[in-house]
Amino acid sequence: MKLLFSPFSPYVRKVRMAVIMKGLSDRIETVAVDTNPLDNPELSSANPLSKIPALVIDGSTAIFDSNVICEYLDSLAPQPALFPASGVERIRTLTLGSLADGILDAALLLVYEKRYRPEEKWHAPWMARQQGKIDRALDYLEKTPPAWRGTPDYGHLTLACALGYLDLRLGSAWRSSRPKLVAWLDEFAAAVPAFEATRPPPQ
Ligand SMILES: N[C@@H](CCC(=O)N[C@@H](CS)C(=O)NCC(=O)O)C(=O)O
Repeated sequence: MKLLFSPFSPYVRKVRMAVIMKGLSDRIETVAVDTNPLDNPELSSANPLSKIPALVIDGSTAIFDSNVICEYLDSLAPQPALFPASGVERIRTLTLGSLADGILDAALLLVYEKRYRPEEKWHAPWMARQQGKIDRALDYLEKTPPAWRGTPDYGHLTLACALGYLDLRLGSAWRSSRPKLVAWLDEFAAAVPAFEATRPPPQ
C-alpha cells in the first residue's frame, strides 16, 4: 500500500499514528506529495479532491479521507482497537473524531486564508468565525477532557493531532487558559509513542 502524505499534515499524522499503533509500518510505503500546486496529477489521480492523506490499497483503488483510512487500517490488525465495533461507545468515538476534525478544518482555513490569499484580501470576520469554532471546541473539551479506557482510540488520536497542529501553525495561545487539556495531551503523548514519532520536522 502507498500512503500519499506530507509530514506537516495533521490528517496524515492521524493515519501515520494508526499505522504505527497497528504494527503495519512494513506494509505501507510513504510517498511525499506537494498539495500547493493548483493540481498535482499524482495526487488527483488517487483523490480527485487533491487532498492528503490518500491510501492506495492496490494498483487502482485509493481510499480517503483520514477517518476512512484509519477505519480501514483498524480492520487489518486486531489490536489496539481504534474504533469500538458498535453502540454508544462507537458513536462517542466518532463524535470526538468529528469535533477534533472540526478544530482542524477551522485551523486549516485560517492557515489557508494567509497562504493562498493576498494580505489585502484577508477577511477578518471570516477568520474570527473560524477562531471562534476552535475556541468553543477547546473550551468544551477543557471542561471534561475525554478519558480513555485501556488504550486511546481514534477519537483521542484525532484530538491529539488537532492540538499538535494548533501548536505547529497557530502557536501556543490555546494552552494558557486550558490546563486540563494541556495535561491531557501530555498524558496522551506518554501513552502513545506514535505521537512523538510523527511530530512534524522543524521547518
Ligand atoms: N477531511 C480530510 C481533510 C484533508 C485535508 O484537508 N488535507 C490537507 C492537508 S493538511 C490538504 O490536502 N489540503 C490541500 C487542499 O485542500 O487543496 C481528511 O480528513 O483527510
